[in-house]
Amino acid sequence: MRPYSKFAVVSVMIAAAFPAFAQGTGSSTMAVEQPWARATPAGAKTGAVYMTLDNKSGTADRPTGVSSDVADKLQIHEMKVENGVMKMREIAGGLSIPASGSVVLKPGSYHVMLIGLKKPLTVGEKFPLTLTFEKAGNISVTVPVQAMGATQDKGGMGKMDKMEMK
Ligand SMILES: [Cu+2]
Repeated sequence: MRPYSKFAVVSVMIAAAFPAFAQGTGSSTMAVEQPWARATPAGAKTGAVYMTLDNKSGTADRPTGVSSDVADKLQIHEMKVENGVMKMREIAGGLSIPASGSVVLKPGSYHVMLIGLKKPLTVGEKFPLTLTFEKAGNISVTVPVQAMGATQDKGGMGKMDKMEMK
């Protein structure tokens, strides 16, 4: 075997292995990083998914839709305190991800709301979810389910089922 053919094989293997090192899933302009969902109690009809949306392009982008088999409907929500009551609602005009910037969806803040959950989300399971961006197109990720208490914010989303939705 001539030495250069060996090198050619090695380069192909490195190229094939490279995507495995990426932090998240995405297109060339948008990355969906560290998606996770919180486990839900039996009978819960709603759940929430969190992630970081990292826009690597020079143009602002926004998700125009989210879909998954685990729920009837998915919306991106924001939370706001109004008259002392924490409320959440779909973001008017969508969640804008600034050019070369990122937005973190996390407990107590922005989240993907799972509405009409088909079955409880249990710790350790994973489910597919697809985000559609205005410019970056469709990006599918696998969402692992973490413990119910998993949060950096003890206040917010734990009582989500009892919160007012508009
Ligand atoms: Cu919500």
